[in-house]
Amino acid sequence: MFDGTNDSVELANDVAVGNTWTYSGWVKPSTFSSSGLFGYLAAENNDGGAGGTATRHGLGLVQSATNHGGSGMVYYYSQTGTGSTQLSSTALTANVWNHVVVTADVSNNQLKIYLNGSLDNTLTKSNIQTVFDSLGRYSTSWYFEGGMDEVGFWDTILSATEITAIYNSGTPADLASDAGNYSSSSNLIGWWRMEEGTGTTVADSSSNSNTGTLTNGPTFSTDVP
Ligand SMILES: [Ca+2]
Ligand SMILES: [Ca+2]
Repeated sequence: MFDGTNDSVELANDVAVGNTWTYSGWVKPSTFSSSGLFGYLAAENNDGGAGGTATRHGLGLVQSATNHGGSGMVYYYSQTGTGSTQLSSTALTANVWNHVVVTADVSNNQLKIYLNGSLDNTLTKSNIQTVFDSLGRYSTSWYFEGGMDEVGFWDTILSATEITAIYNSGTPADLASDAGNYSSSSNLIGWWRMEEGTGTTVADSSSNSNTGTLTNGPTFSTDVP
């Protein structure tokens, strides 16, 4: 659980997603009530946490504001170019687990977002970036409030049928093994299952061993999707 104040997971190394990438995560936002809260699901902060010189960017979630379509909407922010743009057309639901997948085709300036296994929206956006280094925050001002589980990154664009497969009717799938319509396990470059239950790190269950460090007190919960 992330408190929305200063909790994050800092990754040991930048996740180099490259010019085609997919993010997947299960998120359970707390009630959209904290005034002016913009949470971040994943971001590149370029603040020394994991090194690198990439431009800052992130997948944001409006948790209490009218910006970008209002509370529950996912947006994409890039420090370079036009800043924040609403990405989802449908709001996430507070206090339930939502499956969020974002695919990026950087060369063609295209983002797609899938909610609970189905395509929700396609967005044309320039200056899409290609690395990530933290979960749950952007910079030192914007923090996600709620639950997060089973975060994965791929260095390829998952197809719509693959995304339906990993949604798996609402039960997180094994991202490291191909099954059914899912055939991109070899492109999995980060997968934080958050199964530890105790301690201050979360293991990367992909082959990259990119351990995440719980920073400023995120807690484990038995409430999982
Ligand atoms: Ca970085
Ligand atoms: Ca988990």
